[in-house]
Amino acid sequence: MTELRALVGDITQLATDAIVNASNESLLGGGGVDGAIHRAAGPELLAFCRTLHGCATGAAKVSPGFRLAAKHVIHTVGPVWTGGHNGEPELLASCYRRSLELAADLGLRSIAFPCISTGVYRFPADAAAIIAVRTVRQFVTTATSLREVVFCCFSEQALGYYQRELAPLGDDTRSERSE
Ligand code: AR6
Repeated sequence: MTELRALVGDITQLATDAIVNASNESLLGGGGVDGAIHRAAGPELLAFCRTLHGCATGAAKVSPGFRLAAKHVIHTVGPVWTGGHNGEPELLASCYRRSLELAADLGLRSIAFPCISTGVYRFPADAAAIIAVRTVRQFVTTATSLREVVFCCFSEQALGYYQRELAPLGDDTRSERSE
């Protein structure tokens, strides 16, 4: 069984096997959660990311976590929201799926996601939460090393969207606040 849970917190502080970064196609840093992860991981992360030669929207690449508690960072690139008719939902689902595939290929047991694309890239946070939870649920129906998937929200409002989507399945899912 894989437990899915949502919390409010700073993803850079989580000690899951991997944390996911909502990056851009250059993989060379930016603001938001990307900036926070690079600051917390240290300059070695940017040096490593230069060797990855970017990443397409909807794809994912892995790096070490360097100074983070998390052992790995999975960098993915969410779609920029331009109204929803340019493949944004499918590309966002692909970010979650490709990240989970990488984590499972590495035999990881836990992973934490931020709310990809819902900041600077303007994807509506409620719709994004539904896609995130449904894509993860679909993935963990197949055999996987993953035992825990954390949705790390950055606001109570975002947490509410996840709680709504996580609630119906009952005992094997739960939502909570950190601290
Ligand atoms: N921990 C968890 N979530 C966070 C944190 C944090 N420390 N900081 C911000 N968030 P965004 P995007 C939330 O803008 O929309 C960057 O410049 C934030 O509240 O970081 O995918 C990249 O380089 C929001 O809910 O990512 C790209 O250019 C979520 O993380 C671009 O932004 C995502 O917001 C990507 O835009």
